[in-house]
Amino acid sequence: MKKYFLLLSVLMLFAAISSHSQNTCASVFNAQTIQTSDPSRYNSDLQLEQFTSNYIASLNTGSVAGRVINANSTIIIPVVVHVLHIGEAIGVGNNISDAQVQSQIAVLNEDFRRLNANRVNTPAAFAGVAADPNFEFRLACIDPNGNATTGIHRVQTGVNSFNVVTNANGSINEQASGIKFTAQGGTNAWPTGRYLNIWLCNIAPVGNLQLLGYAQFPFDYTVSPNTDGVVILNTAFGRVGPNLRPNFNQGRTTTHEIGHWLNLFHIWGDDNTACTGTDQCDDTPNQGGANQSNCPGFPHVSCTNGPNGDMFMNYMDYTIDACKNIYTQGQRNRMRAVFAAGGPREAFINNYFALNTPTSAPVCTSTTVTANNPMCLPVTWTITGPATIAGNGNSATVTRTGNGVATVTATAGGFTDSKTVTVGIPLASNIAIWSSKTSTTVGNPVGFVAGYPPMNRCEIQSAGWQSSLSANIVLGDYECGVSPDNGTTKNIFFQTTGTAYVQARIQNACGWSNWSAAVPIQVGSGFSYMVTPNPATSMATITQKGNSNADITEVKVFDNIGNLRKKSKYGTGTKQAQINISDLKTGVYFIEISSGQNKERQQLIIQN
Ligand SMILES: [Ca+2]
Ligand SMILES: [Ca+2]
Ligand SMILES: [Zn+2]
Repeated sequence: MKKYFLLLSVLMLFAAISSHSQNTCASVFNAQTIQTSDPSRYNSDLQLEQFTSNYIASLNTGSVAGRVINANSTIIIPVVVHVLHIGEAIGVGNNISDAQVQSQIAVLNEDFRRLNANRVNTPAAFAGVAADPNFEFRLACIDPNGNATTGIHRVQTGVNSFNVVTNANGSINEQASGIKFTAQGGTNAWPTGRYLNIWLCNIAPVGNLQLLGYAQFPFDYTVSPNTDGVVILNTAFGRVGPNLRPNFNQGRTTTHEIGHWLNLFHIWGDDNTACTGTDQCDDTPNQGGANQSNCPGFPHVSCTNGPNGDMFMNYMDYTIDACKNIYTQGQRNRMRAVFAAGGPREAFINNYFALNTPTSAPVCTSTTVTANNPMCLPVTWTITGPATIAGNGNSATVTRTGNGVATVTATAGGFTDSKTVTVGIPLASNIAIWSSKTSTTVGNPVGFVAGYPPMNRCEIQSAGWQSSLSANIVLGDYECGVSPDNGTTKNIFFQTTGTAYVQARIQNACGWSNWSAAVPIQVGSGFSYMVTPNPATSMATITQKGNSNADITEVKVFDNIGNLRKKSKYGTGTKQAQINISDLKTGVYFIEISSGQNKERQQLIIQN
C-alpha cells in the first residue's frame, strides 16, 4: 500500500513499479493477484477477514463483551518514531524536530477521534456514517529495555535516501529496502506487539514519483513481525516543519498508512478504476479509482454511485491532506477488530498494564516491585499486609513491617493488577505438625512431620524441634526439598510419663519463625522392665515385668545430654541383668534396655 503523489503528471513512468499506471499504490491489496502470486499470504488475509466479520457480527449481537477490553473504550497505541538521519542537527534535513514529530501525534489524535477541525467539511450525505474510531496514540515512554524514552528514536545512518524496493508481485522487499534493519543501514523495530513502529526517512523518488509512505497489513504480522509498522517520508510527516511538501503537509499520510496498519484497504477497492473491487466496508460507496492528489467537488460520481458519489474525503482515498476528513463506522469496526482476543494486535491490549512478578524470596528488609506500563499511565500503589509501599512511577519500594504475606496492588487508568510478596520470617501459625499417634509409652518412638501449608512448604529451609518434656529427637534438621509434601519424619522417644508437647519452628532467609503451637501427646508408663534400686548407687538391676519373657540383650546408660556412658551386652536367655554404675557421678541418667530390636528408656537417678 505504498502511496505516491506525482511530481509530474507523467503516469507512464509509474509502470516501472506497477503494471497499472492508474494505480498510485504499488502494494495495493489486490486479492486476485495475491491469490496467485502468494497463496499463503492470501490465506492469512482470508483468515483475518473471517475473524473481522465474526467480530463485527458479535458487535451487532452484543456478544462482544470481553473480546476487546471494552468494545467502546479508547485503544491506546504506544508509538516509537525512528528518525533516520545522516548526522544533521536536530530540526535540520532528515533529522526532523521533536515539534514536527509531536505535531503528527496530535494529528493522529484528532483524526482517530474525529476531533479534526475539518470534519465540518464532511458532506451531510456522509455525516451519518462518520465515526470516532477511538484510538489514542502516545509516544512511548519506556524503551524495550525498560528505560525512559521520549518515543523519538534518532538514528544516524550512512543512508541519506532509501530506495524502497518492490517485489514482482507488488509487495515490498524489506531486506533490500533496508529501512527496518540496522544491518542494512536502517534501524530494527522495537517489539511490534507493544509498539507501533514509525520509520521516518528520506525516500528516493522513482522517476517522477515520490513515495510518501507504506504500511504492513496486520494479516502479515504473524509471518513478518519484525517489519510490522509504517514507513513515512520525512517531508510528509506532521504539520509543523520547514520542509513539508505542499498538499501533504497536514499529517494525513500517516493517518492513511496507520489505517492500512489497522487493516483498512483503499476505498476504491484496489481494482484500478473498475467497479468490482471492495474495501470490505459497506458504508463506503463503491468507487472507480483513486482520487489522486486532488480534491474533487462534491459529488464526484463513479461506478454509478450517485447521487452522493465517491467518499473522496475518506482518509483511505488519495486526495490531498486538506481534503481528507472522515473514517466511517465500518472502518472503525475493522480497525478495532484486530485488537480483539485472537486478533493480530491483541498483544497491545494485553500489554496495557500489569505488575511484573515480584521476587519469590521473602522480603527481609525491602524489595522493589515494577509495573509493565508502556503508556506510562499514572500509577497508584497500595499494599495490604505486613509492609508499607512507596510508589514512584512504574516502580515501588515495599518495606517490611512484620511477617506474613503482603498484597501489592497497582492501578493505572482503568487497569488494576495485584501480586503477593512473602514478608519476613515464616508465621508460626502456619506451621503444622502431624503424627499418627496421640499417645505412646515411654521408650517407644513416635514419628512426627512438620510442614508449612498451604502449597509453599518448599520455603522451609530447615526445621528446629523441641518438646517440653525430655525427649530424644532421632533425626537431624531436614531440608524441605527432601520431601516437599510431607517433610521428613522425626522419631521422638519420650522418656517420662505424662503429657508431652511437640513444637517445631521453620527457617527462611529472614530467620527462624517462632515456635509453633504445641501438639500434645500422652505418654504412659507401659514399661516392660523394672529398674531397681532407683535412685541407684553402685549397681542397677533390670528385671522383667508382667508376662514378658523376652531376653535382655543389651543395656546402655546415657547422661542427661545424651552421651553414652555405659554399655553392657548379655547372652541368650538373660531374663535379669545388672549393670555397674559405680563410677558415674550423681545425676539424672537414662537407662535403655534392648531386647533385640525393641528398646525401652527409663529415667535413672544415680547417687554416688
Ligand atoms: Ca465500500
Ligand atoms: Ca474500484
Ligand atoms: Zn495506501
